[in-house]
Amino acid sequence: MNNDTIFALSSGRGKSGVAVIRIAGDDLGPLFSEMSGRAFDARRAYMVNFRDGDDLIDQCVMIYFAAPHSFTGTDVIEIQTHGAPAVIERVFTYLKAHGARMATPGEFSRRAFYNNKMDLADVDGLAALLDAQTERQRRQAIHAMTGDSHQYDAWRREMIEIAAYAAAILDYADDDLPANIGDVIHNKTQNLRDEIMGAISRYAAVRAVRGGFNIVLVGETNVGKSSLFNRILGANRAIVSDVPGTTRDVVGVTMDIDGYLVNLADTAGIRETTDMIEQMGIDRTHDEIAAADLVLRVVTDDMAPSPSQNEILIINKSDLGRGDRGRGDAIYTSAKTCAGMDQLMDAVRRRMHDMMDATDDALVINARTHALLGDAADNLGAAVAAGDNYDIMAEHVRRAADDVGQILGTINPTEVMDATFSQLCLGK
Ligand SMILES: Nc1nc2c(ncn2[C@@H]2O[C@H](COP(=O)(O)OP(=O)(O)O)[C@@H](O)[C@H]2O)c(=O)[nH]1
Ligand SMILES: [Mg+2]
Repeated sequence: MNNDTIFALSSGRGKSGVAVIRIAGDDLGPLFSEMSGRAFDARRAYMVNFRDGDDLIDQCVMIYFAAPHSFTGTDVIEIQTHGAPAVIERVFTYLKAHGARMATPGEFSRRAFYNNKMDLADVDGLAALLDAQTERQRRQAIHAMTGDSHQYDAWRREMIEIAAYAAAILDYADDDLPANIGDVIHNKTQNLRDEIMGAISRYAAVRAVRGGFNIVLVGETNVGKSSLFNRILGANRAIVSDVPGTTRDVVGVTMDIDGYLVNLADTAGIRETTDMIEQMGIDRTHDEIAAADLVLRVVTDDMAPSPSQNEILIINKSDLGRGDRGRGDAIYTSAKTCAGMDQLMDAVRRRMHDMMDATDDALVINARTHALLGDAADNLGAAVAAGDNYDIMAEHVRRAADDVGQILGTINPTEVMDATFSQLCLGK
């Protein structure tokens, strides 16, 4: 494998106090020597005057990591310069002149993978951590980065063991095998399948933590959706506020509620219309509803039908005093006076916590791992169904082990690898 020398800015772009530039390659000792102009040991931070001939590039901190004790498993140098764009550019120019090239996104991690420093589940976890904007995302991602591989590895080893016993039943006399081995491996296979199905069942919740819990406000025009949207937003921390559309379009905002990422969408009112633009808005409303984890259905009419499973029914404009009946299946609000807003937010929070609280230690499943876990569960199901046909059982359990092997990258096609590493940004 070709470990040519690559470099990238590992810290964020833009003006900052300190920038971290990472370099990876084979035998970077001579480069470190030249850049620092001094004798050095590995894994020690040196404050140096970084010169290119007469030009003092910057005063910076340099650290040399000798293979294999580095992020990539190759030699690595980290330079902490002042975070000015001009300094960073100057260091890049220097490095190019010394035969290094800019790394592609995820290239450091790719090297770490090939040098057995990370498996693909670790890369998924790292990608999730780098994306984390909220406390819950951080907790889920750090857990995934440090723990998911062990879980997959344990499953895979157990499968290989089961397959080996199943094959042994065919080859050895009963006396040479543990008692009831047939029942034992059947039970183990069934338990493994249950565990994997349990992990799969948390997919929607894991996705909601990672991508955001989708809440959408729907209802007819003029019931007060946009007013409620502003009230909800006003009471919470907006992370990014985007799409300042008209009420005909969907307006979305990203918030942090109790450490969870929440995508709140205001939508066009749903009604019959001949206006083409308005119709487009209404079509988008239907898309939002389809993707929603929670629908806030807003009405002003006390006689509205009961909410369905993923809805909260909001009867707004309670300040207008229409002699409401105090329905137990709805929340009465006034976007004007704020009456009922606390109750509404409590109800929203309850829904979020019910769905997502169990995900802190759940496997962080993404589309790739979800499909492979599904295959593994199917193969284990087929293994159980094989009954005392042990050669068939062994084959299905072996296939399940291969499915999990693909999750870890032990067995993998290159497209999968490319997709996994390209989630990462430059410098990782
Ligand atoms: N009295 C009263 N008026 C409200 C309330 N909420 C909204 N409105 C008014 O109702 C009208 C429509 O509100 P808007 O939020 O634009 O409704 P949307 O079409 O559903 O987005 C505006 O004039 C608001 O000021 C409320 O709780 N009480
Ligand atoms: Mg509106």
